[in-house]
Amino acid sequence: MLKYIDINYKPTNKDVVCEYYVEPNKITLEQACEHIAGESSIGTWTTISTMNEKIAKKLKPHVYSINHSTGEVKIAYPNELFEAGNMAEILSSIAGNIFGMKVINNLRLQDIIFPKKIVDSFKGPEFGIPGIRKLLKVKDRPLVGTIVKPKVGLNEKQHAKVAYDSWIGGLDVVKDDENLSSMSFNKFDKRIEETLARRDKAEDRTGDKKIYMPNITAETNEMIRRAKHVKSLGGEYIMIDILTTGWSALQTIRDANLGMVIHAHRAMHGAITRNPKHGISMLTIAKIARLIGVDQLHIGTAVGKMEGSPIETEDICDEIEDNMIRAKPKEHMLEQKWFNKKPVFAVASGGLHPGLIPPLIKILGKNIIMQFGGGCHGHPDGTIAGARAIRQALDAALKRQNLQKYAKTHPDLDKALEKWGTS
Ligand code: CAP
Ligand code: MG
Repeated sequence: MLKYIDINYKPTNKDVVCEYYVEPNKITLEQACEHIAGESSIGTWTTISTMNEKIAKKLKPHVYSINHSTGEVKIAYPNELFEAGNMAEILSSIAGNIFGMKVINNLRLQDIIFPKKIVDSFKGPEFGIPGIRKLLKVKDRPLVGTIVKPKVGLNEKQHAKVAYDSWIGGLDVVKDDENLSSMSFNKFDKRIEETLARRDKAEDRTGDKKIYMPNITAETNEMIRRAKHVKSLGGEYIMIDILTTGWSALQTIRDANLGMVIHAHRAMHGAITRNPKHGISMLTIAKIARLIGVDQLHIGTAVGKMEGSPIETEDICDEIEDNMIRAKPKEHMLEQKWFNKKPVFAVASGGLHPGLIPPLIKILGKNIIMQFGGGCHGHPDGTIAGARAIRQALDAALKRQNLQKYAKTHPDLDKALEKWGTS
């Protein structure tokens, strides 16, 4: 049997390096590493007559780090094992069969370091943070937005009205919810027409740039059609549920070069990222999404309703990008310099309300988009007041003023804090 463990191996900047958390099942950690390295590359469960030295020399990965106290294992794969530009194949290799092997109790892909050859084979974000700030004409403050609620149920006109109220109340962006596509009571094409018409009216009334992020999630060809429909009506954004549609679908949309900002929702991520011992880290998901080319990505809130502990969120902020570029403290992985890939706007969403804006900015900095669904439309005085309360809380946070004190002269914020507090 081929041997993959080589503790003296030093990964090169041409390797794909994977960090796993490994929990063996009745075998040693070393034996588990041999199985993982083999099954994710050129091996199988038994010796085979068709293997030869030449293949092994060219394509054999090296297990070069095994930490018995943390269960962390690092494997360096020759990049010839992978098809550049083909994320599906890359993941079928390093995140495929190995998750189902009987010899493993738990396995988590914690991080991937991609070499330049692979990074260059994907387009990356078309706009990124600079392009979005230029489009919205917002220089350096966090962007604030909402999700039309109820998630689904409103008709096209009602949907557009909630969006309008959110914009005139002061929010920059309004998105569809992740499970709103084209329903019998809310048809996609009509929703776009109604909502973009309202967006134009909100821009006229406020004098500010306003953004609508319609959810085009559907079969890939239909997504292209829906994106073109949005564009034909003056829309600049599309939203995609990137995990339920899949990496190849996302890549098709990105590679269509539509000239539209891609907002990536991560619905279903909890099925693979939530278990700290098994699955794939959100850090890895975020790297892949940036590589393929989303412009903004949900990364959790660390303070809201969704799972995503401060550590998990911090990991995404602090993770060292790769063995060639070192992260500056507190810099988002999504923002870090990564060859020629533009930085991606982190989106915090889920259980947020105005009272949580100061801690959010403290954890995630100012290059974030904060989205408030219930925390906007649940305001005692309705959507417009909810939007105003969010802006008031943002203004107070940016002026480093105490929210409760600021609320004494800002009644919308005062009512929001009365209902939801500051935690
Ligand atoms: C938030 C939200 C977002 C989730 C996504 C929802 O609504 O619209 O989709 O937060 O989670 O449907 O729950 P609320 P994440 O503001 O009313 O909670 O951003 O962590 O992927
Ligand atoms: Mg949602």
